[in-house]
Amino acid sequence: MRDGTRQAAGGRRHAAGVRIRSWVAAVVVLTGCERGPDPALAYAGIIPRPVSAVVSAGTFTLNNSRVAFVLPVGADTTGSGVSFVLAPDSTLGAEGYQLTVTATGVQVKAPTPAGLFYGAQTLRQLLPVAAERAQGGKGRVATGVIRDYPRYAWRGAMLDVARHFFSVDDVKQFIDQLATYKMNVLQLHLSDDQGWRIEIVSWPRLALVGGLTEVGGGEGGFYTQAQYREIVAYAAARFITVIPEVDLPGHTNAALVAYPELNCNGKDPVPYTGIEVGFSSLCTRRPVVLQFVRDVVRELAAMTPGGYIHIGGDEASSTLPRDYEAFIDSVQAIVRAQGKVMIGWEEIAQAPVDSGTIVQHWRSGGLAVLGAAKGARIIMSPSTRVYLDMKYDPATKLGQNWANYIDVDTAYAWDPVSRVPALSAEQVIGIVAPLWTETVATWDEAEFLLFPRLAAVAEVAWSPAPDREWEEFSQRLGGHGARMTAMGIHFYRSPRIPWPDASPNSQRASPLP
Ligand code: TNX
Repeated sequence: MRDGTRQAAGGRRHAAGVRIRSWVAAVVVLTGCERGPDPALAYAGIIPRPVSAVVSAGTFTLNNSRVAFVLPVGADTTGSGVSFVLAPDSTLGAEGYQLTVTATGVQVKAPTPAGLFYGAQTLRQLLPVAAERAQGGKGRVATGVIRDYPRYAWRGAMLDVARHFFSVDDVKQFIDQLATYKMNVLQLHLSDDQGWRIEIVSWPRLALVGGLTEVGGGEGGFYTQAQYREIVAYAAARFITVIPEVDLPGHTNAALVAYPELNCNGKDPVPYTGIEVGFSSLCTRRPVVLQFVRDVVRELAAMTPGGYIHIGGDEASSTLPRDYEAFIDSVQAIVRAQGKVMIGWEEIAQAPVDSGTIVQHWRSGGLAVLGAAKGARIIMSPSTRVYLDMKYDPATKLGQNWANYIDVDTAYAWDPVSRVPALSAEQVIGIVAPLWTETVATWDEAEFLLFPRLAAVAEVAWSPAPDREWEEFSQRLGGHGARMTAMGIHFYRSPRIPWPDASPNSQRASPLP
């Protein structure tokens, strides 16, 4: 380092961007050398980009970096050279932290356990890739100070376990990956036309019959309530809130197969394993349907320590508009009676929603604005930017393309506030990137669509908008590729990213299409 101390991020956007770019160039050069990368340069490799990072000239070597990987954070740091300190700091908010590395040790300080956890995630990324591979071992890090906190309190992904079912272990693996990128919300899309994935004791056929199918004719599956609670607890230990979503009143064919009395037309629906949408509806005016909703919401609420229940509400094109609106109004009251906040896709804005409800924007800016005008808070999931089931480009074998082709730059270079100009900054509470799984049957396939786009989305949700710049991010992400590999992630080697080991053939080095 030329001058010993450098500002890695912060107010002066362009100057900082230039410096980071030159660091990354240096990392790329040094990676090719025998002696390995200068650890001082690792500060430029953190994703999501921290609010501020100042590197100084020294280094500290952790004898056992395992402390950065274990739960609970700070459990036993004896002899590690790392201390975790809970201490008030009003400038760091509910999730911020300060990480200080001196010649004699590392200190992570935060006002909350969540902050300590995020500090540990940053420390992980400061360590050499070999430490990530070994989940411990020796690790040399540069001295310096990072102060960091998120832009948004709601930083999430949605996993559709209804179109294809994913095991508890798959979901736990996803939770670990989300945590690494400081995401704190996992929305689980637990029911759709093709399958019902959560045990409801008072309506047992939902899972036992509705859980038997999935897209393409596979065997499906469902989570028992005990398994679901296990997922919730696993997520909570990583400061992630699980939001259960059951899709109502459309997207309900699997429920209608299990209980035909929920259907209006007197017919017994047959199982569906295709990928069309919009053909099913609960018979919203029947008293038994509202009893069904009350029972499902009550059981979901009992499994949900978090404050939110998602009731879907999208694409109910087989429900009459007036029935839809009255139904959503009733469901809002039912969710509230369980002490929870209702979330629904943007279509619910047409119903009498209010400030106690959250609207999830995916396609129509007008509906997002309508919801906000009624007082609802808005989650941004714009399908043209963060639908991670969209193909990267026309050559991508997995995925769909009805909304867009979304390469990493498209997922990165947008702003949640200006996306719908009529919304104000305060109305937007954060981002959720959905992975719909019509075309995704295995966890490796899921990872291929999720990564590296999810890392880009995590940065949109966490890092200050003025500091984000695609060119700089693409360099940083390139340097981060070896770390994703060490984490065991099967990511797409987008040709838009300068992966340091890129040879003409390695662009398609993934075993996947
Ligand atoms: C639209 S987005 C849907 C889903 C599909 C997805 C496929 C939304 C609220 N509904 O039912 O899985 O497109 O991209």
